[in-house]
Amino acid sequence: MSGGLQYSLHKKDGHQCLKTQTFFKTSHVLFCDLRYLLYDVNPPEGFNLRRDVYIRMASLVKTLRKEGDDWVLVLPPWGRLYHWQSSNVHQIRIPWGEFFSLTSLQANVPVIEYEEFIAENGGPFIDQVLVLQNYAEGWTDGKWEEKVDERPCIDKLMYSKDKQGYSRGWFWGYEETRAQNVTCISAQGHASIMSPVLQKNITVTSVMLDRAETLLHDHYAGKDYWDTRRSMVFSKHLRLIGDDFREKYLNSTDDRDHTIYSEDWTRMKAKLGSAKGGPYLGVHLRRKDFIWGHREDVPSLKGAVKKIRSLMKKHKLDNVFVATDADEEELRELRGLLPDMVRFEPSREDLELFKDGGVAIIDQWICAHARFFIGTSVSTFSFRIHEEREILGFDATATYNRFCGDTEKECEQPTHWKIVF
Ligand SMILES: Nc1nc2c(ncn2[C@@H]2O[C@H](COP(=O)(O)OP(=O)(O)O)[C@@H](O)[C@H]2O)c(=O)[nH]1
Ligand SMILES: [Mg+2]
Repeated sequence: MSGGLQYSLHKKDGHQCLKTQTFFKTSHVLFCDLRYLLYDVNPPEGFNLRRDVYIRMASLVKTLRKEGDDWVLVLPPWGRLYHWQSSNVHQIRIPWGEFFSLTSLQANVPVIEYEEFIAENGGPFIDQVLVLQNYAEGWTDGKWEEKVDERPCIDKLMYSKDKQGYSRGWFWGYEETRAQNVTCISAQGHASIMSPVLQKNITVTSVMLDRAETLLHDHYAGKDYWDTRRSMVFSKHLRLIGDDFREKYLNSTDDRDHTIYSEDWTRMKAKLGSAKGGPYLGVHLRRKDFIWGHREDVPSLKGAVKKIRSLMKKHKLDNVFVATDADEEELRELRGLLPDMVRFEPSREDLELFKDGGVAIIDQWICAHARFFIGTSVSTFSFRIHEEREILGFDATATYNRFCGDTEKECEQPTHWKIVF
């Protein structure tokens, strides 16, 4: 083979260096300009906001690939989440493949699991960590503008130098991982404002954006947003458990309910209003930190049950499925008020298998298939159910509903975000 301009055919794990036009051919080894984008999110953030941050990072990687090198997104392992409190369950270093279909994610943007990154990279080293932060001075003259600048770190760094001069910190529970360099960057704007920084100012191979939630969506609810969201197909084993449960306890099947699902998300184009849903009311009742602050937009259990009963009557539904993070005491009270409610309660073995994250996904999947759904105000857990129902083709009136607080005056209902195909 002669040298010169070529398209590389290097293909590995779904990502490829198709865009690299020059490469060196030495004996039989092909090199191409693969670069890795890693990221992490503020530790207290939960599973469903993290899913949202993934969309922002996927968008950034698409921009990076359009404008330059062959960037690959490295999926941050799941673990040590505040809400995952089931004891004696291994809930750290969980690969994305346990919760999502990797082939589906890869049909949207090149992604790899962290352990694959370690293997490809030749070790647990990250060249550069950029800790994102706001501007110390806030918005100058009250005017908001997009900008990004290297700045001194505002908060105390969550990384410290070891004896060899490497930076150690929280790398998803991978204790051996270390960074060569950690700096802070003030950023204000959408995810793709990082593109020039990552292409021009930085030339190293692997870059991690910490506190990635600092960056905003490039285009919330636009085509690119929805492409990525649609590619976030839950793992098959979790969907199957949810489907079995629907059939067994809620008399719900895809055929009857017009919720046929395509494994291939690029072909999943259900018409708005085509889904009927199973003969049950789906409820997401968020408790814990949502009630501790005595928020006025979150109902008491009594208030919630009153609403549930009235919806069941209105929509002529005899069954109600309840997804909730209520503690034992509240659950007991809820069972007293609503003895006929159906809940997904995993056995110990199932919990060990699916983990808290998988159980939450099964809850979301079952809520997503209900004839009518009501969720909790500004819960990202509820928002992700809205999106799932939008993908399945439910009418907006059956989806964008939330409980009102007992004394809430203006109880604004959630916004309908239509899919852009
Ligand atoms: N299984 C289950 N877990 C829930 C439910 N509601 C909340 N959780 C847990 O609590 C977490 C809530 O955090 P997050 O995902 O950030 O959603 P948000 O805080 O409601 O916006 C979830 O990720 C779950 O781990 C529920 O209905 N079922
Ligand atoms: Mg949360």
